[in-house]
Amino acid sequence: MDCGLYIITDEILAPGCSHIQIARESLSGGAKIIQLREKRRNGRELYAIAMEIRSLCSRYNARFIVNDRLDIALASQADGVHLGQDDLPLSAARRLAPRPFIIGVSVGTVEEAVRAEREGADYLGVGPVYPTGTKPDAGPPVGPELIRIIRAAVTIPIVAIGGITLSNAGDVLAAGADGIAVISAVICSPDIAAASRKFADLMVR
Ligand code: 3NM
Repeated sequence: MDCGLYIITDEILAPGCSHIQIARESLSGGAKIIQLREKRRNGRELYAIAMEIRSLCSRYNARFIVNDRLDIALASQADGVHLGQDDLPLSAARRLAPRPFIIGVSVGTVEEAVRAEREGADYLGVGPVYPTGTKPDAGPPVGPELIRIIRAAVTIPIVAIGGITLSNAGDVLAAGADGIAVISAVICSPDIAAASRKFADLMVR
């Protein structure tokens, strides 16, 4: 999977800004992957949002990933799903969604990373790299050092996540991350497109 700037939508952090607006602005700022992350809405609402983001991502030649909800990902013809350690097991998801459907898995240790690769994950979300208020149950920060350790242990792409800002993104990339996933540093900005552009520029250097 090609990485690049990976933006995760979160309407709670951006009051008055919908998932669709967040996706549209991030894509216009150069995001390569959009993940729809929504835990409050029902399936029908989520499906409608997913369909809109699907078509936006196609227009920008970007990937569309749905957090957790494999049903919504398949129904909306997303490129993939992102699974946490407490979500549907990877092997079960893969039976329902053969390749080239992308399955990403969140990991917080090298053991979880090696297991996810062995079980067929297409990429790893590694974090939280730095402290983050966005996901209070994300666990203690692992630092760029864990990116370095996991980089040496697996071959699939690593997307670093958690507390990533313009000032620490360089360290994360230097540690071996292939991509950077960002929520608050982009979504809480008054100009989502401009904030995305700054991260995207950093990643092509
Ligand atoms: N997952 P921000 S950290 C959704 O460590 C998520 O798995 C994490 O948001 C993990 O960029 C996180 O605002 C929140 O810190 C990332």
